[in-house]
Amino acid sequence: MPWNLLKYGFNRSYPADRHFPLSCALKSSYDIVIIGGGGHGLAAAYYLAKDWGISNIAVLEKSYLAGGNTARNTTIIRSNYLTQEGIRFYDESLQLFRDLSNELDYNVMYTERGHLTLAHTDAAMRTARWRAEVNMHLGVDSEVVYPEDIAKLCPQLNLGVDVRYPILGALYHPPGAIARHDGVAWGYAKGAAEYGVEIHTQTEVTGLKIENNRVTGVHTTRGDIQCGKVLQAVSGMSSEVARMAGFKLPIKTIPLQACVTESVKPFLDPIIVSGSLHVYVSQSSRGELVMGASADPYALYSTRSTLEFKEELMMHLLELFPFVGKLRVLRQWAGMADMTPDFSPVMGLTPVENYYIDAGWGTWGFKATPVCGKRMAETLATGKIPSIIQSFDLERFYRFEQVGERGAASVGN
Ligand code: FAD
Ligand code: PYC
Repeated sequence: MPWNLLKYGFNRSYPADRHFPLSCALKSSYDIVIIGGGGHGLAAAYYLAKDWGISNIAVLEKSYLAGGNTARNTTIIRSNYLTQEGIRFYDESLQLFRDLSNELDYNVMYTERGHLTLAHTDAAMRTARWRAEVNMHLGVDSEVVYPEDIAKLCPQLNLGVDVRYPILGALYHPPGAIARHDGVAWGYAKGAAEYGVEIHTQTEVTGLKIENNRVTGVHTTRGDIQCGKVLQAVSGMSSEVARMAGFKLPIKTIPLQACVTESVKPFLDPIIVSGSLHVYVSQSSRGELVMGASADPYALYSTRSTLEFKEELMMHLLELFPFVGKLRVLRQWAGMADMTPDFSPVMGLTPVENYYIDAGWGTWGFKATPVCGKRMAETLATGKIPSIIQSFDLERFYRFEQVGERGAASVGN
């Protein structure tokens, strides 16, 4: 069987479908250059072409397509945030996700599973109630549930009281979902390429050409390019690339680790998060348990993974699901999370004219891929900032108007 498969793979009569063309030669000039071929950069390119008819665009990716945080994330999609700005923004993304497979004609394997944020302390119960109230006020489906409800939603959870942190209740968010991360990026890449956008992998931006405080081009490992506008969408490298443009971001880059087990039959429907235990877990459509914890406790530009992470994670996971002790961990990895002080993103204008930013996605940006792409495309095309992203501007840190989402940003950070 492997031999036949290999013969099939190399047989010229069955060429694999290419979703988007191979990199061609770089042109000398584009209307728009997008730095970063992750989900965000690709989504922005797609909506620029589709919604605004702008397709003279180059997406420049220094490595392979969507191999950064898009490839490394655990794909949790939800809109049960804490602030009105955050809830509205992430909810628009969730609505876009619901129709994304149709929109892109590409199966992104979006499945709504329900999302439970477990509370093990009075303080966590208070935050759950707070989030539920603001969510409901804005029409987002969230409620506080108690152990008898949790037992029905997730009978596999250990709800006993003979543990260090018994479960007192949870914030339940039925629309909580997962999707196929590379499906999302490849779908946007395919869609953008069909409109004529060029996607250049193995093309690193090494510098920016700025004249009279206006960006006019980029220097790359494959030569220089002139351009009208630039969108920076490089997640973990945000501070470094902004430095090339001559401004500072209030961002620290911190590793975030994750791992998956071998595949087992489906047994875990909802997504389970415990801030107090620093663990979250879901079961992928392939049957793997996809798991993670808090970000590492120090800033670092590195994607190495550690034994400490795995040991701590397993200790906490086994408290919630003692029977998974026999499962083997199959893969472990890390991404570089660009963390802002308020756990909200940075989108919009920068001090450099025609240079736009999409950053500060830390541990929470996969779920925002569609809305950020769509709204950043609108920003670049019209020069006006859509109201849904106005609160997330870079200037907010100088006005002291932060959008505090720490209490709702994945597990405890
Ligand atoms: P990326 O996918 O990282 O794309 C940026 C690209 O820019 C990279 O491919 C990089 O190679 C490229 N680049 C960098 N510098 C240059 C340069 N100079 N020139 C050219 N290209 C360059 N979010 C959620 O919503 N839900 C989750 O469950 C979740 N889980 C996570 C788990 C982990 C372990 C990690 C690390 C993150 C998680 N996140 C999650 C966060 C999420 O992954 C990111 O916020 C999101 O993927 C950011 O997408 P992006 O397109 O901006 O970045
Ligand atoms: O944003 O929900 C989230 C999340 C979970 C794990 C990492 N990010």
